Amino acid sequence: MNTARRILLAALALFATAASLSAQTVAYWRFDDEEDIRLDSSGNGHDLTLSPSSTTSYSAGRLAKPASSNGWLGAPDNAAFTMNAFTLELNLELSTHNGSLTFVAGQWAGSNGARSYTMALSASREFGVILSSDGNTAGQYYSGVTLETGVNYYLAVAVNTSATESERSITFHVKDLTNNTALQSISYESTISQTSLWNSNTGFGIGAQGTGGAATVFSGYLDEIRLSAGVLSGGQLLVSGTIPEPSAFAALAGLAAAAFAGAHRRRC
Ligand SMILES: [Ca+2]
Repeated sequence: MNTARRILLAALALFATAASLSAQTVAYWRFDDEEDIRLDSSGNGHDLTLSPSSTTSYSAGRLAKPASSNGWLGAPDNAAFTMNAFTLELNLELSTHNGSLTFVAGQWAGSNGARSYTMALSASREFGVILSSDGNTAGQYYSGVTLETGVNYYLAVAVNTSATESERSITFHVKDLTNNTALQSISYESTISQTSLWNSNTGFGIGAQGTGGAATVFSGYLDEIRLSAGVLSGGQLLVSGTIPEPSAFAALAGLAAAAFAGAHRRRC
């Protein structure tokens, strides 16, 4: 086997590894079906239900979510939503922000025993996550990134809880899709308190906490909401496509592409 072929196969093997990691996907809501915005594309059957008198709607392949406590979606509680480590990704465009803590998506409701995890925006539009080990007390963790209205972002949060403090981690990933900036990955550096995540019996809510709640609803557009079990690395994120990072692989892929082009030229 020539060197070019070996490099190409090595690259393909890495692609195959990346593809197999999709088995970690719990749910993937894409909002691409104009006839039914509730569908889960993961194959795991976590189709969403509409809140009573829901005002959410399809908008060019995204979910349009009004500033209304009636406008949210939820997937019924499922054992698959209970995880001590998870990655939650989505695209988000904020239309308005009422200066309150805003729930974006997660397994969370305000009552005791119903709190587990949720992506959130602070009262000052800072991207963060809220976690609870006991269903009651919660820790709020923020990325330092403040979101602007009218900008489409890719956002992800990867969380690992553990009885061992040194094993706990939160990593935020942010990319401004409107201006096509580079992906920022931010590790939360202060103490993380949660030893595990609570087995809440509330649904997975999108656009609000799982029971609605007027002060805390999201207003804008959401898309490509993927919940994964475990901590995805940067290269496994939706925003990275199927090409694993870090740059060592990019160099390898470049070599393979160059070798392939070279082989092609030799055949000509
Ligand atoms: Ca979509």
